Amino acid sequence: AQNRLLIKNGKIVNEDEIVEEDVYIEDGVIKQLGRNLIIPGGTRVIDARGKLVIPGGIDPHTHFEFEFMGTKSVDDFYQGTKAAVAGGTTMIIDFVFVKKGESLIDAYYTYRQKADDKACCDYGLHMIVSYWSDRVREEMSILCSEHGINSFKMFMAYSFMLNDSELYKAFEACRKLGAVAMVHAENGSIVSQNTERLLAKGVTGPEGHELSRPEEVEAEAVNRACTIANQVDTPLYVVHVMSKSAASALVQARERGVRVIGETLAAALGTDGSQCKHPCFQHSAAHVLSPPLRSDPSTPRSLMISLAQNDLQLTGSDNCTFNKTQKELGINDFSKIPNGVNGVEDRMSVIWEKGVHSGILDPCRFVAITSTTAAKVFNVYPRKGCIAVGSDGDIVIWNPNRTRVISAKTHHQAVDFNIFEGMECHGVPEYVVVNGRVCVDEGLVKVVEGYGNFVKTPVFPPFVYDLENAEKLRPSNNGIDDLHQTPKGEDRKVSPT
Ligand code: DUC
Ligand code: ZN
Ligand code: ZN
Ligand code: ZN
Repeated sequence: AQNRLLIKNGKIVNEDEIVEEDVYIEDGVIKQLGRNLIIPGGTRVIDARGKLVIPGGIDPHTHFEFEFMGTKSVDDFYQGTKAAVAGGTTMIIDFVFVKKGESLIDAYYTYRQKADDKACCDYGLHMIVSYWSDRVREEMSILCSEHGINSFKMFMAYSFMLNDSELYKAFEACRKLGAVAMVHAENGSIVSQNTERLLAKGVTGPEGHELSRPEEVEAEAVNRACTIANQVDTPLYVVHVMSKSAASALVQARERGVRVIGETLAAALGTDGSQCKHPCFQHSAAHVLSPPLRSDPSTPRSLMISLAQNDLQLTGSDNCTFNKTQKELGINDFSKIPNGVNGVEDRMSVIWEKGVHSGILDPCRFVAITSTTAAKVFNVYPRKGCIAVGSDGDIVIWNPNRTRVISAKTHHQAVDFNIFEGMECHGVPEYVVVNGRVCVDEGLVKVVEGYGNFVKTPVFPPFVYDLENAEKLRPSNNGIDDLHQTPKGEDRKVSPT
């Protein structure tokens, strides 16, 4: 029957080991692992001989239907999640944009409405904190306790950036709630000054984008965010680490005891800033995102090595796609080019190609940085992010011996450009199983609109100061021990409130 599936003869790759076992899934959940399983008649069998059976990818960073820079990103929750599944990603976490002054809870409901009937795979939500007030603090608490939100992103650039005092308060609120504080790290004030100066000099094309936001402007913000997080003793998640300078700022912060996670992007691993100097505006503008792709050509490989060494911990796509006509909003002024690139579909393939196929990552590390670590950080592990009895049936049968060539002509995204155009990738997701349903079947995409569920991401037990009663309480399922563990000089306790 449709709700039973046996994946036979494959090699299961989890972040910690590779085993030769079959997987039996029933009603969306993994029920048995092993060889020679006894299973009911009528079960569909897929032969995975010679292939890898890996946990579905988790993309912790997408912006579907994102209203931004005077326009709206074109991949919505249907086409975005369809593309995700086509590429081997079975869960995404999108960012709820909150306009200045708007209620966070209203914005949350708006996103649930946009997504619930469209998502083809499970999804979670992060909130963007775009301004600060006491009401924001209260709403953060309600979102955590009642709505399954456990992560808040603050921007240090753009018109909705927070200043250092506001970051301090927002990070502190996250610490008290047991939520994950996330940050877009670029010094927005320097970016504005540089932009004015460049435009005044007549530098108006896409090549001005990186000039206005150089590496040290990213690294400075990374360092400052780490410092602020350390002052309030909260773990920090830095989204889209795009440069060698920013990656080393993270490493240095960690050396002085800051607990910080670094995410990098498929875009940063698969292409580079030389594309923004292409003579054709449509081509160069299509590669504009912030922080920028770097013109130092050693960047992609260096970031991949950082992932291998655990200097960076995981990957997302930052999928925020604009068509060529939308990018033309910035034809006379690079600072008006809507920022964002594709990646939700191709992230797994690009990272396999540049990471595993090129010999920098082993398959277990691939699984960690594309799936498991995201599940742990956002507290949905081991339901997601691993192949284990009791976990959701989110599985990819990955054929490392086949290749495909990435192209906008064949991708499943709404956007009319692909920054990885022409890249040949070893490693093809031949079958993608989403909650037990075969949604990519021998390479054919067979998703169902609205099939995906909203997944609540529970907070970690919050930190409270309790110096007298120094008993240590460990949260369950807390894989990311070194980050969410007892903070320095105090113990982690469930808040008595
Ligand atoms: N950067 C982008 O390039 N797009 C969306 C938001 C962001 O921070
Ligand atoms: Zn960002
Ligand atoms: Zn071109
Ligand atoms: Zn983003």
